[in-house]
Amino acid sequence: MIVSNKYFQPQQETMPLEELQKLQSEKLVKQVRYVYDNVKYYRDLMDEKGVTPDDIKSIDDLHKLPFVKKDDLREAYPYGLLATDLKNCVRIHSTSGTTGKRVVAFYTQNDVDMWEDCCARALVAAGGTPDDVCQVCYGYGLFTGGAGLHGGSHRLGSLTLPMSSGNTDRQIQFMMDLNSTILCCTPSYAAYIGETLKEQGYKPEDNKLRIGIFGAEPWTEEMRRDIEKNLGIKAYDIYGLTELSGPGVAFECEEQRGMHINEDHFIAEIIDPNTGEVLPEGTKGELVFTSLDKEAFPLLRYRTRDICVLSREKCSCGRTFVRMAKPMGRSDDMMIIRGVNVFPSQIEAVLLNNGYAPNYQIIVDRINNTDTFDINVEMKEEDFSDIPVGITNKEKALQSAMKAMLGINPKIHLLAPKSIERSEGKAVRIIDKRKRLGINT
Ligand code: DLL
Repeated sequence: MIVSNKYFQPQQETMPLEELQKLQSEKLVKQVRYVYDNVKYYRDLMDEKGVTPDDIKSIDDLHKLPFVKKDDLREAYPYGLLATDLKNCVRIHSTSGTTGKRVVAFYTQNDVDMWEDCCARALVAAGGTPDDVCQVCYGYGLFTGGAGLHGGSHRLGSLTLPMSSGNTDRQIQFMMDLNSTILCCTPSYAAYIGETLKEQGYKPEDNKLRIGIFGAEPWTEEMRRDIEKNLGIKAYDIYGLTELSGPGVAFECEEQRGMHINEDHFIAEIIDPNTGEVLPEGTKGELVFTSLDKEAFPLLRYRTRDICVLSREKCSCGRTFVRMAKPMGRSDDMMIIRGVNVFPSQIEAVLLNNGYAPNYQIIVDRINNTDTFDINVEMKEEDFSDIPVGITNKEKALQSAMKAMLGINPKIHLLAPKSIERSEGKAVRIIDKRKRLGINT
């Protein structure tokens, strides 16, 4: 029997697999036809591959469709993949972009409703109820974290505290004064809040928090235990990406052995990132998603670049949705630093635009649960003198240019020419010391 307060939408979340796959097939046929009829970019991709909507009769035909990559989304910027009239859209979100071109995702009201349902499912799976006070300290704005969990909390009927990120003293004051019971933020920010509470003399039992919904960046089981101990909560993982909607594409249930993918809205596949071949369940590879009922920004076989494993093993929570493991790294060079997606190409673009040669090294670490982000940059011979006059000002100027492009502040270190070791093969641009903590960067 289905206990309904365990699920936000029990009928969908516990649908028998056969029924679910039938639903997916019906929706896929419609979504492909809709995309083909409304988006020239997809029509061209499909024509190029020699596949028509008539070839897609069920989910078994999914592999016939072409892949879509982040580069396609950039190329089609801003309206090239929009599948409906702009007047039907009610929202835009965006990822951080490379070389100035962001990926923008559009939403109709139905798209927002579906997204918020997915986030409400995540909250309920973690034990959230309408009686909770849900403090949302993911960033609000173009980033989807704030809006997504905010919408999910509303939908559930919890009291929503739209804090956005930062201003930790104020976060703590509201948490204490307004008795927050659910905390939504990146795991590194949760850890930082935990440490600050400790520094301020609070014990875990002094707050009313009981649940944490943490995601948007890789984190480890050790970090989970640390956060749980410091905040006195149970911490749940949540996964998502802007292109598909935002947080809530997948979420953890009480069993916490992977995240259930909302399969009534998204089909997941695992492929070999080199050959594109579809891999069997349980094999590690790149996660690919197809949306099933999006109106404004549908995606067919979108390559996430996240390396992952799927499992259909029965879950004791009763949900039938497939589970994805925590992402185990990326098949591209994207880094996630303090929850923000950063590509080396963005850094290169800023260097070139500001008169530097692209000789640089990015050093990322996690110290006291907060990401550190340093960029070593070589100066050109003609700009360099042994007397470091004006270097600090130059570092500051480059730092602001980086902040404008990336959305976060790196520490810039201008170095003498030729001081960064040259490599004979691929340049080693990224030194990610977080790997020593077991973080899958
Ligand atoms: O990070 C959406 C989100 C917001 C998810 C809040 C969860 C909570 P993007 O900025 O587009 O969207 O970044 C998407 O972040 O492809 C993964 O590489 C990574 N990512 C997201 N969630 C997790 C997670 C949001 N739980 C990219 N664990 C994805 C590890 C994650 N990596």
